Parts: sequence; C-alpha cells; structure tokens
Amino acid sequence: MRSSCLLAGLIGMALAQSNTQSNNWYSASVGSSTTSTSSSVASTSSSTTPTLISLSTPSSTQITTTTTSTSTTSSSPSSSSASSSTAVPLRATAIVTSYNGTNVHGGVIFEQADANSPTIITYDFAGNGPLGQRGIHIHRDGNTDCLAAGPHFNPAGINHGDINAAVSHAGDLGNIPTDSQGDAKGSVSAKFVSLSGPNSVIGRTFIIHGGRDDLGTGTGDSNTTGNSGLRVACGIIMA
Ligand SMILES: *[C@@H]1O[C@H](CO)[C@@H](O)[C@H](O)[C@H]1NC(C)=O
Ligand SMILES: *[C@@H]1O[C@H](CO)[C@@H](O)[C@H](O)[C@H]1NC(C)=O
Ligand SMILES: [Cu+2]
Repeated sequence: MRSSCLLAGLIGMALAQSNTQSNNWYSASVGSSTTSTSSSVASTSSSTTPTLISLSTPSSTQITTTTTSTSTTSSSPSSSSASSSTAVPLRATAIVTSYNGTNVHGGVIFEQADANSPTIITYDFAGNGPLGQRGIHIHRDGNTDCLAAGPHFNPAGINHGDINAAVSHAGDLGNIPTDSQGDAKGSVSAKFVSLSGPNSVIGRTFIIHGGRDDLGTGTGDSNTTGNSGLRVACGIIMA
C-alpha cells in the first residue's frame, strides 16, 4: 500500500525531530496527495497547502497565509527574523509526490540551527529502482509540476557539482543510494542551503531524479544538470 510505507517512514522521521505536531503534517496531506495526478497539481496543491503549513509550522516560524500559487518563488517569510540575528532554529518540509507515472514518493525535512549554519536535510523515499544512485537537487522555481520548476537553484551562477563543493549550485545535493527495496533514507548536511535570507530555498522545489548525478564530471550538460535523468518526483519546500 503506497501510503502506509510513507506513513511508517515519515512519521518515524518526523517524531525523531521532536516536533509534537509532526505526526500530523504528513498524515493530513497524504490522503489527497496520493490521489493526485501530476497534471492536476494546481488544485491539489492549493487544497492541501494551508493544512500542511498550519500543522507543520513550529511556533518559531512565521506563517504566511497566501501560499497558494504553485508557481511563485517566494522568499522566506522568516528572513526578517534571520536578519535580526536571533538564533531561532529554522525548519521546512517538502512532501515529494510522484511525477509522470512513476511511483517515487516521500518526504524531506530541512533544519538549520541558525542563518549561518549548514542545513540538515533528512529524506525518506520509496518507489525507486533498487541499489542505485539518485541525484537530488533544489530547483529554482516553486512548482509541483516538476518539469516547470526551472533549473537548479544557482544564485552564484557557477557550474554544477557535488553537495558542498566549492564549485556547485546551492541546490546541488549530490546522490543518495537506494536500497534493495528501492527505498532511500538518510540525512545530509548542506552548507550552501539556507532557510532564510535572499538565498532561501523556501518556496523552491525539491526534485529527485531517475538517475545518478555525474556531479559535473561528465559530458554534455554535466555542468548544468549533472545528467541526472528524468524528474521522477518533486515537492515544494514549505516553512
Ligand atoms: C515521462 O516518462 C516517459 C517514459 O519514461 C519518458 O519518455 C518521458 O520523457 C517522460 N516525460 C517527462 C516530462 O518527464
Ligand atoms: C565543465 O566546466 C569545466 C570548467 O569550466 C570545463 O573544463 C569542462 O570542460 C566542462 N564540461 C563540459 C562537459 O562542458
Ligand atoms: Cu534536478
């Protein structure tokens, strides 16, 4: 059952983050997200977004009540608190739903201790092919139509590379391994990913690809895309 594997993994992951309402954010959204098709994203997103935000937002994060468009690249609503140099932990989530008929799906939690710290990105996916490598990125534009999410988020305007590499896009998150069941669970620390300020990733799109990212070492579009293959699932990063 597609939703049960998500619930097991994501609720466990969310509870580990010690947010007392974390067990609700996923279950509240899974009912409608699993019935959606990739082409009906606008209506699905606008109906689930308010619930997701209200349940998932910790008390330290401001809530925006106008996040209904799937095509906005909003800057972080918490950027004002970051500029006042308070050490408030920042948190965001992305519900990642399948695209173009794949079965890849899951969730991602982003946590940053303060505006100058790396962001810890904890992910839990199912539905991939087994025993492979999958490129993951943050793409520039917020859109649940994965193909419309634009290129990698690259505010520095430099070449594609590995996560945390000096020459890399801020949205480059490297490869993650899939296990024998096609699941991928883990955590990475991304020093160029921020949840506040002008280069915030909030409102942008997390994408998992169908292939391995060559991390800029390959041919063709390597310096732009890493030749990571099709966009098989994605979700907008929300505070
Ligand atoms: C959708 O999947 C098919 C089959 O894998 C592929 O040929 C096509 O390019 C994909 N389209 C998009 C928009 O990803
Ligand atoms: C990628 O960029 C590097 C540095 O500019 C260059 O040496 C390399 O040839 C480029 N690779 C491709 C495939 O264009
Ligand atoms: Cu990508």
